[in-house]
Amino acid sequence: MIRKLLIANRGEIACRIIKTARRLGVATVAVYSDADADALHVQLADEAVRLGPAPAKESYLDISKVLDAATQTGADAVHPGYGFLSENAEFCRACHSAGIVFVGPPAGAIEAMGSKSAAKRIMEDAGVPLVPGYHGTNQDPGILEGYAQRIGYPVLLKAAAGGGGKGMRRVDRVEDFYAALEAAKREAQNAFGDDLMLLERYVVNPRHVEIQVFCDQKGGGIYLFERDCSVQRRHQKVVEEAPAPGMTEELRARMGEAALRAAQAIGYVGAGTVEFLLDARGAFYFMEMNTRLQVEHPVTEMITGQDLVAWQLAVAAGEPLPLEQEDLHILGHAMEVRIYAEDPDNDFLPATGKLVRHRPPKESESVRVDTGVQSGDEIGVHYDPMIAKLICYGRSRREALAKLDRALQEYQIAGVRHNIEFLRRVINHREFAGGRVSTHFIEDFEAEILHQEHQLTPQSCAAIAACLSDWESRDLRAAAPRADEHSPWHGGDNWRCNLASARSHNIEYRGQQVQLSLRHSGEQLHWQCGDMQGAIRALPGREIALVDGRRMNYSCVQTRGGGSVFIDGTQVEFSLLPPDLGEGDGRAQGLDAPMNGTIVTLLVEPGAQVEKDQPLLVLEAMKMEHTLRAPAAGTVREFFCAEGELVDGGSLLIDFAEE
Ligand code: MV4
Repeated sequence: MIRKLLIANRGEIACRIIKTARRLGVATVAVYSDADADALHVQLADEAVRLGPAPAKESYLDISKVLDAATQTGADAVHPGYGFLSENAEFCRACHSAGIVFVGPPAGAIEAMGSKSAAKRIMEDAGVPLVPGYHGTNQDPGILEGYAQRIGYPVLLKAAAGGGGKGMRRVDRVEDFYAALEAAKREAQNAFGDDLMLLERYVVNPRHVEIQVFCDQKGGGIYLFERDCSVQRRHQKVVEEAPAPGMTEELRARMGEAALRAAQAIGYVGAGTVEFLLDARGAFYFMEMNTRLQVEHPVTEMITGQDLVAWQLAVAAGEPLPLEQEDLHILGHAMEVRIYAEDPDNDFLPATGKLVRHRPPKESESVRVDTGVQSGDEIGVHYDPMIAKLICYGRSRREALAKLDRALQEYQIAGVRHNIEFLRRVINHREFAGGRVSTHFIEDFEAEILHQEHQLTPQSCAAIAACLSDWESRDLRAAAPRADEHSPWHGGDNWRCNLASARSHNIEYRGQQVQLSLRHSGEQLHWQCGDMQGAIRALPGREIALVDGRRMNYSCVQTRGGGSVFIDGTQVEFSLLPPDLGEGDGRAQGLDAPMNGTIVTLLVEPGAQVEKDQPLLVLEAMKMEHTLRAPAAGTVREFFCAEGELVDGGSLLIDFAEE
């Protein structure tokens, strides 16, 4: 029995683990960095220990600090969550040596999955299907090219040390083989310090289907069915669902049994995930095994009715698995999306800033929100910018999808850029909605999914007008003499004095500058913008407006330099510009690193004249490459960074002069 659990993580997963521990009567210890002193996971835990400064290397990744925290607080077990130290064999061993239970697999199982080629040998021996290919140690280019011929083109070169698509290269023709091999080796050497390559037949347009497995310390093992995580963008999962569309009982059983053979081949204990590529003909191939609880585990929980963290704690305490294979059944369908602080309009650059509003939809039997942030939190540069996971359940896939779309419409986030609109486009796309998911989906339909409506519509104007009117009433009330409660200023009914004349606001909406004029007449607020006009009646403080006679709920938030209005399932974001645009102010003068990272490439020379949105440099951070673009037409005067350099989030990278 575990009495006290230290959660060696942060954010939503730390909160999620704490919730189960609390339900089971297990005491919890949170750890935190300076950036997280007021974070939700710290508030939820029974006690909390400071690890160190914000950078993960000095806090969440520092093995001795985490262990000290466990020893000091008398924790008898450590849950590593995902990321950070979760797949670190050294940390796992250090816990054991300190007499602390590591809630996860044995160190040897983590290590066995460290190298792709070693893992493939183990899986081959265990009878787990592999993509036809070569994973030997002979790296002679001629020999490899011979294998490529035998496998048949197209082939895929993969770095043995790689993961997440890094050091991977598709080769379509023998003529390209040697050049591709050289490039892939160079990339692998730079990224992993190891250029051992393996060779596989290229599986065209595959799906990513993974099996959740669970093993206890007594040799028992079961699988909790599959998740389809095919919808990814640059190897980052976007939507996950269970069961996989089109899955048959027969294929599910074969994949489940193969996954269990994989787990048992490495002496696995605890929650694990075996990833497979699934081709169009229903053939499946082992990709890799994740030796941790995964981000997307909630979809499995929803369709099986189980709590996987509770299972992890039971197994870690030496108990047998809570259920047997025959006891497990799939009921209904679950879908998860990852809500990120990022800008889909700007190459998905991570967004930072104050989360002025975080108002998730109401949770229920069929709507689950896993999050680690609250309104007022700062989204910083040091960690993964995920705001929340939204998971919805339905009796059918269609129902789950409808609920997910509804919940996304209700979700209110203001202050930082986010991907909610992007997610809605993804899940409502005809191919996705029809269950035709594949790993190429986002790429194939990028134009449709990223398509942005830039036109200011009458509805958006009405929403902004309602918002500005709200603020005016609020400001007027604040300025009114407080003593007289009978004063018309306190009526909240838009009564105004000396405000009959039109006010004009200089608004920026999706890069466009427009004039929005407001004029009160009786209870009506007339607005006009260009050749559009309309009338609304806002009931201030009640978040209800009559827009051209139609009653609508709306809600506005004031953010830095502007506001956000949530109306009719959409968000209208705008900036309020000063009426007189003085020269100098508001002109782009430099570009900062959006987060900690490494400079990959500088794309222009100092002194270069560039167009608006022209790529200037590539920064790698959080396993992803981000392109920094010119904010306007202008001149790149100087770079304050070099290729290969580590830069801190927020540091000035480019001296830029707007034209
Ligand atoms: C493949 C493949 C096609 N054929 N292997 C990408 C990440 C790495 N874990 C495995 N990956 C792939 N391996 C063969 N032989 C296509 C991918 C792939 C992919 C796999 C899963 C999810 C998304 C993907 C996106 C692009 C490519």
